[in-house]
Order: sequence, then C-alpha cells, then structure tokens
Amino acid sequence: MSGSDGGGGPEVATHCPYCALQCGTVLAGGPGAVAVRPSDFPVNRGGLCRKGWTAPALLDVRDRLREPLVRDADGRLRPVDWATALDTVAERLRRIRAEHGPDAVGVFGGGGLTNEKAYQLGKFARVALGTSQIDYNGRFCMSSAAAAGIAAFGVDRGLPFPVADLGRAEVVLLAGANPAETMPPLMRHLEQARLVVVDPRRTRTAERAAVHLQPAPGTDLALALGLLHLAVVEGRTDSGYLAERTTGLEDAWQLAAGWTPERVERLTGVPVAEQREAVRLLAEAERAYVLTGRGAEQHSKGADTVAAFINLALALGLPGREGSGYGCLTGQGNGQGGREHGQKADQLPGYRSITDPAARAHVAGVWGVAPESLPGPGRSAYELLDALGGDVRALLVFGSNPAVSAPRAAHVTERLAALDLLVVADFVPSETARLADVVLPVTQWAEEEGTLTNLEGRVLRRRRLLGPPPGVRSDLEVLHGLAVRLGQDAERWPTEPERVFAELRRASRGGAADYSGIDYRRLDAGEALHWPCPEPGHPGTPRLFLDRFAHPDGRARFAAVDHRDAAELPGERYPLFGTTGRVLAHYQSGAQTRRIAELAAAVPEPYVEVHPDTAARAGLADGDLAEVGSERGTVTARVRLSGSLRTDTVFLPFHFPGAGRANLVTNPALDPRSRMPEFKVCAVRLSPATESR
Ligand SMILES: Nc1nc2c(c(=O)[nH]1)N[C@H]1C(S)=C(S)[C@@H](COP(=O)(O)OP(=O)(O)OC[C@H]3O[C@@H](n4cnc5c(=O)[nH]c(N)nc54)[C@H](O)[C@@H]3O)O[C@H]1N2
Ligand SMILES: Nc1nc2c(c(=O)[nH]1)N[C@H]1C(S)=C(S)[C@@H](COP(=O)(O)OP(=O)(O)OC[C@H]3O[C@@H](n4cnc5c(=O)[nH]c(N)nc54)[C@H](O)[C@@H]3O)O[C@H]1N2
Ligand code: SF4
Ligand SMILES: [Mo]
Repeated sequence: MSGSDGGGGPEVATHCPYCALQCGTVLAGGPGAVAVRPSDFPVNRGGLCRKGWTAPALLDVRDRLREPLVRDADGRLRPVDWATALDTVAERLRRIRAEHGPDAVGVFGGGGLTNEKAYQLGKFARVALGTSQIDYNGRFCMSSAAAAGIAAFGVDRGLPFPVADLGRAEVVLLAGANPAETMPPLMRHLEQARLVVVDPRRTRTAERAAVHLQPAPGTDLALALGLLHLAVVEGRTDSGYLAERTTGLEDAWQLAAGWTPERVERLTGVPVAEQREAVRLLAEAERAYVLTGRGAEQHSKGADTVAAFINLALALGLPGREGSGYGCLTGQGNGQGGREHGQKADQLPGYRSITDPAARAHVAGVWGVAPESLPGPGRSAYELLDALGGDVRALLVFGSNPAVSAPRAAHVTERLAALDLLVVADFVPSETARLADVVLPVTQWAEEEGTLTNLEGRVLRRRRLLGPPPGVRSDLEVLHGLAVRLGQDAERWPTEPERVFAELRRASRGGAADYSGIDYRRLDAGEALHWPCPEPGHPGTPRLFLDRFAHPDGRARFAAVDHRDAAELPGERYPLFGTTGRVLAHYQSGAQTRRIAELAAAVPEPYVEVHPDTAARAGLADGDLAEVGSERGTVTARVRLSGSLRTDTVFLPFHFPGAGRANLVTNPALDPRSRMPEFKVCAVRLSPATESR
C-alpha cells in the first residue's frame, strides 16, 4: 500500500501511534516535514482526533533520544556508543543473575508495543533471561475485562465484533467509558444510537446520552446487579436465549435478588426511575450493546463488576447475536495484541496459559528449548514494581512510564530508585527514563514496520515512512543485541519484523488468539483479518460467538457475583471520593503528548475537577491551586469547577508528572482475580495549596 501520490513524494498507509481505535492514516513527506491525513478506514471513516492530527510532531520532539545514555560515577546520564551501552547492560545482568538468580531480573512491557515486539519481549524474558518476572502496563488497563470475558465467554477479545456494527445499534450502554474524549472517531458509529452512560461525571460522552446514570465511584457492581434485578422482575429477559445459550442464571440471581432498585439507589445515588429507564431502553431495543471502559474496570472488584455487566447483557440476550453484544473498549494502540503474545506474567503466545503443560510444550518447541526450562508465572505489574529493590534487582522497561502511571507513584518511584540496574528503552526521556542507569533510544511508529491488533481484534500493518534517525535502533535490534550478549544464538533473535511475525504465527497456532493464517502479504493486500485466523485461506473471524461461545459446552456462563465496597471509602479524614482518568488532548502518562506544543497548550497543567459547593466548602475558587491528599500522598492541581459533577467526588487526569501526578493519591489495592489496581476510587481531602494559602 505504500507508493507515490504522483507529485509530493512517497506516501504510506499506516495507523495512528496512540490508542486502540488505530485510526487509519496516510503519511507523506520526509524527515522534519511529515504530513498526516486520515484514511477512510472502517473504524475512523475519515476522522482523526487531535492527537492523531498532531502525531507527526512526535517524530521530531526537541528532546528526542538519539544516543544511548549510561549513568556515570557522578550520577549523570552520559552519551555512549551502542556497543558500550549493550555491553554494560549485559555485563550487569549477568552479574545480578549470578549473584541472585534469574528471577532477580524483571521486565516491564507495554500495550503500545507492536505484536512482534510484545512477542519477542516475552520470549526474551523466558528464554534469554530465564526469568518469570515479566508483566506489562496492560495489567493496569484490560485485565479485569479479560478475566471476566474469559470466565463468561471462554475467550477474551475486547470487541467480539467490528466497530462498524455499532453503527446499527439502537441503544448502547457505556459503563465507565468516555469515548468522546478517549476515542472521538468512535462516536461517529454511535450517532444514531440512544446512549445510556454510567459515569460519576457529566462527560462529553454523557452529554450525548439519553440517560446518564451518575453513580458514586466504586459502586457500579451494585448498579449492574440492580439493573439485572430489574430486568428479571420486570420480565424483560430473553428466556429462549437463556435456555439455549447460557448457564448459571440461577446462581447469579441468588445474589442479584437482594439488590432491589431502592437499595441500589441508596448505595449508588442513581434514582430508581433512571435505573428503570436504562433497563427499558436496553430491553426494548432490537439491537443493543453493553460496553465497559476503565471506569467500571479499574477497581479492586473490577473483574466482578465487568461480570455483572456481562450478566445483564446475557439476561437480555445480547452477546453472540448479530447486531447486539457485549464488549470492552480496549485502550492502548496494541492493547489487544499486547495481551496475546506472552508479555503478561501468566501467559505464553497465542493467549495461552503458562501453567498449561500442552501450551508449554508447544511454545518451547517453537523456541527450540526444553519445556522444563520455561519459568512459571511471575508477579503482576504492581506487585512486580513493589518488589523492586527486594528480590528483584534489575528491571528492563519497554513501552511504559510507571513513575507516572503506576498507582501509589511515590512508592513506585522509590522502588525504581532502589534497583541495582534500571534500563529503559524509549524515544523520549520519560520520567522513568530519567531514573534509569541505561537509556536506549528506539524507533517509533513512522520509522518502523510491524503489526498491531486493534480493539476489534483486527490485525493491522504499521508501515515505515522514514528511516530511523542516526543513533536510534529498533526494540527488536535492542533485544537481539542483548540476547546475543547473554549467550543466545543470533539466528533465533531476528530483527526483521516480518520474520518475527512468522515465528509468532507458529507460536500462536492452536491457541485462542490464533494468527497462523495471517501474513504481511494478506494484510498488505488490504484483507480485514480478525483473529482467530487458523489457516492461510481462512477469512478471519470478525464476529465471535454467533454460533457458540468458546466454552466446551458452547454456552456463556453467568457469574455469581455480589457487591463489595471499594478498598477505601471516604471518612472523616478523607471525606471525598477521588477518581482519575483522561482528557482528549493528552495520552497516558503524557510522556508523548506533553511534548507536542498544540496539545500541551490545550491542557498545560494538572487540574482537579470539583463541584462548586465542594470547592466553596474547602475555601477554593475556580483557578486556585489545590492540594488533593490521600493516605498515600498529595497532588497539587488547579481547581476547575464543574457544576455537573457529584458533590462527593473529585476527578484528576493522570497525564502529568511530578507533584501533579494523580497517582500520588491512588490506592494500589488489587483485584484478587485480575490484579488490577484501584485507579478509579480512593478517599481524598481537598484543601488550598500551601503556597496559595
Ligand atoms: N485522550 C486519550 N485517549 C485515550 C487514552 C488517553 O490517555 N488519552 N488512553 C487510551 C487507553 S490506554 C485507555 S485504557 C482508554 C480509556 O478510555 P476510558 O475508559 O474512556 O477512559 P477513562 O477516562 O480512564 O475512564 C472513563 C470514565 O470513567 C469514569 N469513572 C471514574 N470512576 C468511575 C466509576 O467508579 N464508575 C464509572 N462507571 N465510571 C467511572 C471517569 O469519569 C471517566 O469519564 O483510552 C484510550 N484513549
Ligand atoms: N491514575 C490512573 N493511572 C492510570 C490509569 C488511570 O486511568 N488512572 N490508566 C492506566 C492505563 S489504562 C494504562 S494503559 C497505563 C498507561 O501508562 P504508561 O504505561 O505509562 O503509558 P504511556 O504513557 O503510553 O507510556 C509509554 C512509554 O513508552 C514509550 N513508547 C511508546 N511506544 C514505544 C515502543 O514501541 N517502544 C518503546 N521502547 N517505548 C515506547 C512512550 O514514549 C512512553 O514513554 O496507565 C495506567 N495508569
Ligand atoms: S482516536 Fe485514537 S487512534 Fe484515532 S486519532 Fe485519536 S488517538 Fe489516534
Ligand atoms: Mo489503558
């Protein structure tokens, strides 16, 4: 698909570097002068958000990393050549392994890495390092929905249907998702639908809603149980579907029976009439969807909360029916593929379990090692970060900025500083890279080839417009260079993405996420290939579950779940709910978007959204500098008044560094099933900042 536009130089068809919608784009131009325009790709249909439009500026940010850096005896990061940098890393890794064993080396990956990088990183950890200690930032993102999806349906694919299917929906329930800011072009597919939005804030998405349910943070599980309760007692369930396609409603009902609408209103603050209206809209629609986002998922009960929304969808007969369904809106550029190829602590490629003997034998065969040599499951992301400086002495970070994005960030920063060796591969000096002993400068999207898998399970090609800047290498080259120095056979660590993909296909064969029928040639010919795609002639699977769910009996499973409180509730010292999330102009830890002038100007500094009454009680006015404190720390942020917010809740975007890090206050309480931290609720207090008092 790359070629010439006839006059203005080369053009390539590729995708935006940021979120999981993976809007189609066309890049043109050359170094220092890259232009982007949207393509008519099905997910974005000619649209882009502000981040996509400004993405070319990422290629030339002022402080782009262009040479490896090693911290010297004076504690300063100094430029070195690649051989010195890689020798340094390999030598120190060998020493740490000799002294403390292979599990003393940890690896932290990212959902923004291409499929090829994610696959190679998991293999690198298990084979070249022999460590079990690998996990990635997707644990902070999709793990609760994945746990619930696997339990209910037998397989986890964010959307088991193409995004474009949403365009025919009559009603869509969005639980804790704000796509008007987090995936703006997705809203084009929701124009004709009536929306039921569940969010403590009146977001831009909620402004479009027919019904906006505004629960207190951390109460969605009770709300979802209440909606199921209403669906059952009002006779709105689909009995034919329930009998044929599901099991377990009785057990789920045992627990939902106690959640009368009145009790739900008392706990969540959502009026009975609004609960009824939401259920009525969903049940009366011919085509309806239930979608969850991070607002429902990032809780110490996130997996059960998603399960409760899936229960509701099942009761109404939505999943596995053409034109209806349940899905989770996956977040990062390769949030879907990133969770399939083995950078997760408990996982091997093909979305296989690392404890399954057959999976171990298959993958070990592809890797040319003995199955017994593969380590077992490691720690989850937060648990790994929490262990740094203890039994984990070294950490390699590829594609994440946990000093800003991990919960209880001050503690995580301390743990990072306690390491014997921190290595960060990045293209910008992120807050985490600045703490590193060795920084490795890598290529980015428009400088590399590869594949990503978008939120609908469709495998896409990332294509190169530019060569890498001098001094910069790809992540695959970095892994190759380190593997060889650790005594691996160079042949087994290819650096060409297409060769890595060929191996990934074999490793995935027979797994849930089977890519074995997909290759670059088919993708470059424009085929729309959604996994599973088990044979070269297979058309891919845009819609899962139409005939059967992926459990052996073909049925979806209701989950028997009950409400429980957030790990921390407001009380005397910390009287408010603190919640966190995103704004349109910034991406994640902000490492990328804070460096782009237009985006930085749009939202230049940390802020806290507060109801005017709550602000007044704290002695704060719009624009004042406030402190938001919790049991774990204090964030300093500018007050933004919002009359539509709940009076018991404040909201912090998490895109800012330093004293503005929302994660200084968040609670690392983990979901017992998914190990997801509770980013979306903790107890806080609000006061004027010391300097403005
Ligand atoms: N602009 C932008 N877009 C992005 C990203 C980004 O950083 N910036 N990141 C990408 C990634 S990785 C992800 S995961 C997605 C996330 O996409 P979303 O899930 O849409 O994003 P969030 O803002 O984290 O959370 C959504 C909403 O949850 C609400 N919320 C907070 N607490 C609760 C609660 O207890 N219950 C409910 N029901 N809602 C609650 C918040 O008010 C917020 O509006 O976005 C992707 N797209
Ligand atoms: N309070 C709060 N905290 C949150 C959340 C929340 O809602 N609230 N959301 C959580 C969620 S859903 C997520 S996904 C995480 C994300 O948080 P992070 O994991 O910190 O995500 P990014 O800021 O995207 O960091 C990616 C880093 O890797 C670099 N990078 C990008 N692509 C590549 C690549 O191909 N190779 C290499 N080597 N580097 C690359 C970027 O420059 C950047 O520095 O944050 C989580 N933290
Ligand atoms: S919605 Fe996501 S993929 Fe599309 S342009 Fe914006 S950031 Fe990029
Ligand atoms: Mo995410």
